[in-house]
Amino acid sequence: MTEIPARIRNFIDGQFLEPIGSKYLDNIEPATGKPYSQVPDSDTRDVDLAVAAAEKAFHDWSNKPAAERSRFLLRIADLIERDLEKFSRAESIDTGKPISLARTLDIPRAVANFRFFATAILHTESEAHITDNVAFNYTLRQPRGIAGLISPWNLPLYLLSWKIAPAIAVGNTAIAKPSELTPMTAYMLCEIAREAGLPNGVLNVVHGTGPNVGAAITAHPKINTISFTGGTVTGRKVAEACAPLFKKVSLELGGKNPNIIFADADLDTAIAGSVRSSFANQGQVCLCGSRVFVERSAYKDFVDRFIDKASQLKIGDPLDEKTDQGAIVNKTQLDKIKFYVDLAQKEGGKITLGGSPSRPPNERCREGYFFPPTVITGLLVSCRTNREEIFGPVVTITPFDNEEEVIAYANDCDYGLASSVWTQNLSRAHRVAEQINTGTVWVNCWLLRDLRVPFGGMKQSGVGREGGEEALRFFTEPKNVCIAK
Ligand code: TXE
Repeated sequence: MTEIPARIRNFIDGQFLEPIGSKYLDNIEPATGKPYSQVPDSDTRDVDLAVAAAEKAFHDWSNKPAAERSRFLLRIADLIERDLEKFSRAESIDTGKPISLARTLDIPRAVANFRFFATAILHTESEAHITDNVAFNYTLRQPRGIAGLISPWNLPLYLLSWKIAPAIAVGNTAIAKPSELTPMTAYMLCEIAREAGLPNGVLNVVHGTGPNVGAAITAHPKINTISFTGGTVTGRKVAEACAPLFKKVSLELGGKNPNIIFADADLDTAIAGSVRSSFANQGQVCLCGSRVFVERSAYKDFVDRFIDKASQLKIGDPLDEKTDQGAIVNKTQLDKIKFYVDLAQKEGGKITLGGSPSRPPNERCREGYFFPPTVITGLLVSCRTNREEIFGPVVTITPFDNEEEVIAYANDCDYGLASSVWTQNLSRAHRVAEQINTGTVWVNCWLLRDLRVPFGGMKQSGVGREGGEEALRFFTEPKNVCIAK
């Protein structure tokens, strides 16, 4: 892709196609608030076309040796890496995130996702069980068929590749629906897939809205596996749609993640890590630590130094290499952030940093969606601001007096996605990690990812796990074959 296309198209059966209904949505650039491209506003007819293509491709693709499927994924990874700069620029324009973040996190991670699953399928172990002197059992793990992959706007290629790679690596064919807010790098991925020679129909991308395309995917009887990442409200709709059709569903949903700092922590590291986990991607990462808890004896020092460090983050044009904080993805999200900052003040909170929209000085961003890193103190743990996902650069900081109290605070939440614990006391680290109800507990770090480990949330943060062996198992059907002796 040379320039950003004025209008992108669906990718079905290896072809770039206009939506059957010929309708398009404007794709708004977050940094300017203005349309910069158009996205197909597809519907069930386009999903039906994609299902036919995926069905046609399934037999040959699922019967290819793993090493052959692996080579396609490795070629896709190499081509994304070759086009790192183009993907980073497109991701930055589409999402509003700083181009430096797209270049160092989003796109390299998409490359890593394809490479990881391309090689993981070459080393899977098979199981056999001998039943005394009676029988021999072995387990086949076979591809399930057509996988429906629905992804959100915050880390578009990062999260979509996290689904596409394992789904097709094990032999399924896939129909992906990126968020209509940030479709560009999914479109570019289709160009790469075609250049890599991926057989037609293995990967299909149908662009459009949740109600028109997402719902058509979850309702389609021939799509028997659904992997969804998005908000909890929508996740509930997806689960409701899939249940009567007995589909296998993985839901990666929202979070309201605790970030716990004990007084014995290395405060320099904890502060740097906490500023990053609070404001990375403008706080639009489901794993962000939006509820910060600090042991009382270190509280004032932490707050002063945290605010000092956060105030140095540069809000700017996402395409400026020096920008640390880019734009919020759209006006809806910006209004949501403003709503919660107002609510926090009504609930007795004190804005100790930020709190009102501010824009970069340059003309290009004059009408963009920007909000500064915002810190709120003095709130009750039980208030709405501390219980509801804001999904923006807004954190609360609350003191605590002992381990039991902060574990109770951390767990007093409808979500259970991730948490961070900062302490140099190893026994305490193990003890606290065991008791926090989140799918991931980071100790003296944040967002440090090993792709082999199970990843996902508890409670309203989701159902199921993706990553590593868990993802390969999610996208396959185990069959036990029992042979009598
Ligand atoms: O997510 P949605 P949105 C949270 C965050 C955010 C809220 C809403 O709090 O404010 O969710 O964000 C598709 N059937 N997270 O609106 O609606 C939709 O088109 C099938 C956390 O972006 O969940 C998009 O492709 N699909 C999350 C995808 O679902 C449907 C990251 C996600 O959209 C659908 C993003 C339907 N009925 C938001 N309706 C995380 N865990 O990282 C919509 N979609």
